[in-house]
Amino acid sequence: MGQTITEKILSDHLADGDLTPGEEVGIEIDQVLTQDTTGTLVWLQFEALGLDEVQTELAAQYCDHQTYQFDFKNSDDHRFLRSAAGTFGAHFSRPGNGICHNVHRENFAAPGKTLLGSDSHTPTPGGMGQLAIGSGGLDVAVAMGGGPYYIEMPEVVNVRLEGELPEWATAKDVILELLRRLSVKGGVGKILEYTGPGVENLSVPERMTITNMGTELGATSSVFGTDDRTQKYLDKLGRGDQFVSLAPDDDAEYADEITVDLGDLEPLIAQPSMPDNVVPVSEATGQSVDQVIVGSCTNGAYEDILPAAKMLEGREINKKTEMIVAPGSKQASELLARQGWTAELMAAGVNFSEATCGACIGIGHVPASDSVSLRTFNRNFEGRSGIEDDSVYLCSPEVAAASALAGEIVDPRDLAAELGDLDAPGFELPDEYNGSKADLIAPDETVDDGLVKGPNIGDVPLKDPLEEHLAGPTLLKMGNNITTDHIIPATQDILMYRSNIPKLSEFTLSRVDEEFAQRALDSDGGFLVAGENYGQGSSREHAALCPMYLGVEGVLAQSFARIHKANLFNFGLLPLEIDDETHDRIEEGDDIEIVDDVAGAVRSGAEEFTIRVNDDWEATGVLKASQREREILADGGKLPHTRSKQEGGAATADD
Ligand code: MIC
Ligand code: SF4
Repeated sequence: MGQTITEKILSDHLADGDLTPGEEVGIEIDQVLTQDTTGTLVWLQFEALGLDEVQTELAAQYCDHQTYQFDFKNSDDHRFLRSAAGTFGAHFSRPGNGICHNVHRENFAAPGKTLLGSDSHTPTPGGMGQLAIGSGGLDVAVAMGGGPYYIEMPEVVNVRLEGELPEWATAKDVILELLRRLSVKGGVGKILEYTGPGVENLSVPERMTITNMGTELGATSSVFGTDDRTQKYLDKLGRGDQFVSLAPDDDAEYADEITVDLGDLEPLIAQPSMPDNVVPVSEATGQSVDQVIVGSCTNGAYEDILPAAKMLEGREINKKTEMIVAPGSKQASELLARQGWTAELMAAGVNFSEATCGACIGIGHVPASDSVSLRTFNRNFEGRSGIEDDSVYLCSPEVAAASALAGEIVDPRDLAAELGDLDAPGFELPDEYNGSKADLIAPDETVDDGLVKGPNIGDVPLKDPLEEHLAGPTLLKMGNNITTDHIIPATQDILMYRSNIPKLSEFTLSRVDEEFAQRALDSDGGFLVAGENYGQGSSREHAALCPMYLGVEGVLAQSFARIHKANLFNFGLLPLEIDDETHDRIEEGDDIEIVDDVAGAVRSGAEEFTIRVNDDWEATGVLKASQREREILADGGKLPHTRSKQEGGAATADD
């Protein structure tokens, strides 16, 4: 039987298991990436595992989320990361050099290779044929130590693209259309593989906008094959020799097929406050706009900013609107500056930011109260911009620039008709991506003599093995689509404690209930109850580690987001699936008991667990886990599990 692109890459990297959907598969990892807000734990755990040298072909440490360094704690994190990269053998990208996904694709991403990253948008270079997956930091640490990465083999879905994008429709509209159709849960357990005649009509950067935001569908990854355009893109990056040809076999079998006719697309917009709340821009026009931001890892490339700059050249943005351009990388900034586009943007009234995640997680450019912000980003979860009750819309750079000119949400086609001289901008790739590499420090250029840990950098707390008897109160009851931004927000006041778990834990679920952390600490154990898609969004393992630190023993949810569920296993928290009725019936404060020998049942493969509520009624919780995950869970998490294996004389970072 023929193979899909995914199956081809995975067959080349198979370390354990086979490619049967739903079964666990171990994958050899060629490259890893990590960033500043997840990276400190990655290296602390790498150290705690007793590992001393990166074993993958390549590892890269980026500093991108908090590059303004408002607090010494941020700078200490960056200094520690530089010293860890140098000590253990990773490339280091200085703060301000750009967002991990952008800098990685410019410098290291390669077709046919596997990439694991402690950031949920790691799938970005899927647009150039790399199989890239986001995970928690501990999984990255283990992969860096040479261990395979385990996932449940996803279903591979064929997203067949036909036709060509009409003027003013963009790659962003392709992924917004998929979000409109499939929702933020539509990709869970799936890898989306883009095929069909429409693919050749998309440039590689456009493909990467689509693969980047496949994360918002909950997909494990998204991938395109390679073609002449991939070869030319790599040539321009100066890495043409890394091209490999990748296409599905003619008789490849997919679990499902979705067809998108690019020719039918029009400018779309995600309304507040979920990326799947998508409508045609024409349905949102007239909404006054206070702030416009073009940037982020989704639409912060040179090829994203150029169309906006062309549209603004010789014009001025509306007086009631502020506009910021935040490039995804310094290379993009440098190219735009050398070509004079930065000056055009500035003359139009735009503020030009350093290359950073920043505003995407509420660090800088926080919207005013009761205001509307229009962004080219990938997420608009409520409060993520840095203010509760925010009103953030997501769109393409073209819609953003048109709306900045109009001072309100506008369909760029209408604005073009009104102005008469506004052409659909399009873009060309530069002759070569020749930005400076001054901000990249290779492992053999290390400038530190060993690890440098500031006072805010603590140890990673460990959990005891799972107990036989689990009981405690329902500490918090939540609804559907709780994001990791709810569990551990990423705003500046909180982000600076990413390396200090006792302090960070104080903010756990504070966006849902300010009293939660204290209540959890005061109680001797307890449970979280949630609806569908619990833990969607970020890869941050802190969203499992902090509840664990506060004594939470398990999460009862209708369903879990993939990375978060893996993080719960990694930190020894029992994730049980419950049905609708059980979710409706359990109240906050209810006493929960997981009946019988929990640790024993977990190890022996039991799937159904009896949940006794208030000693009054019973329901069933389902544990969907591989034997490997069960052992990790029962040992109290991956760190204690791996250590116990090491003590028992087993392999090092093998799982
Ligand atoms: C995000 O977009 O939410 C983040 C901030 O990049 C996170 C990583 C983190 O929490 O540090 C992600 O996407 O994984
Ligand atoms: Fe940074 Fe935002 Fe991309 Fe996350 S989604 S990596 S915060 S730009």
